[in-house]
Amino acid sequence: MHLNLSLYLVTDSTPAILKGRDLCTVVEEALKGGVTIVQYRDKKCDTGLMIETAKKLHKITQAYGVPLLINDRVDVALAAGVEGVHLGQDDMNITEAKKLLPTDAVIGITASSIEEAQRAVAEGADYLGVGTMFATPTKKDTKSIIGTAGTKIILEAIADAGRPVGVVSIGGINLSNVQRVLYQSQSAKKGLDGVAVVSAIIAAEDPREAAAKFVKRINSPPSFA
Ligand code: TZP
Ligand code: MG
Repeated sequence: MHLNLSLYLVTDSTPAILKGRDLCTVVEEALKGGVTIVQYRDKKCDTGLMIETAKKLHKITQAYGVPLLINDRVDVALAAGVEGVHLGQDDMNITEAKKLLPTDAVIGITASSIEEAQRAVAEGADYLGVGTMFATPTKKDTKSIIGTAGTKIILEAIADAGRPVGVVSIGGINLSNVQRVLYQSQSAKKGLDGVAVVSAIIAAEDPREAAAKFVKRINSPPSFA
């Protein structure tokens, strides 16, 4: 499957971000605004409810022709019949996930170092989520903040890894810094294929408008250059 990673929406159902709104409605608004791929991420939900929500989200993403991936949970992805999973370094490894998932399933991997990125490419990841780009209240682990400089080093390593693989940057990306993030990655041998965003879209008053503004900025020459 060709993946359009340019505006990658990661969901969050915590009250500070979703603000009591309905997740499916917010995701549909973001799809109307132009997000190109969706990851359902919920660290606190029980399995049954997560499968139910994944199935509801899948009906919506399918209507927009956009793939849906599940964070962490290969079992939920299988039960809901979605397009794939996004796995961190502490989740099931790619080899085991590939044994369980259909052959055409998408597997994305989080990488915060050259070693993690090289291993994920060697093991057959379809794309990498590289970060954390900037400190963010959405994920409070400060140990893996790599910034634009760290991201560029990982991009160089991926370019030399011998197999083309998509890369998105994640962490603290918003409408004010998205052009800088994309522009700065262009000087690496391999640039970013997109940006992954949680709060700048999910917590926005108007998620459709926020997504549409991202699309416009992603596709325009940087206004600061
Ligand atoms: N992984 C690294 S940072 C992050 C995840 C899931 C959260 C990013 O959230 P936001 O709101 O886009 O900064
Ligand atoms: Mg994880």
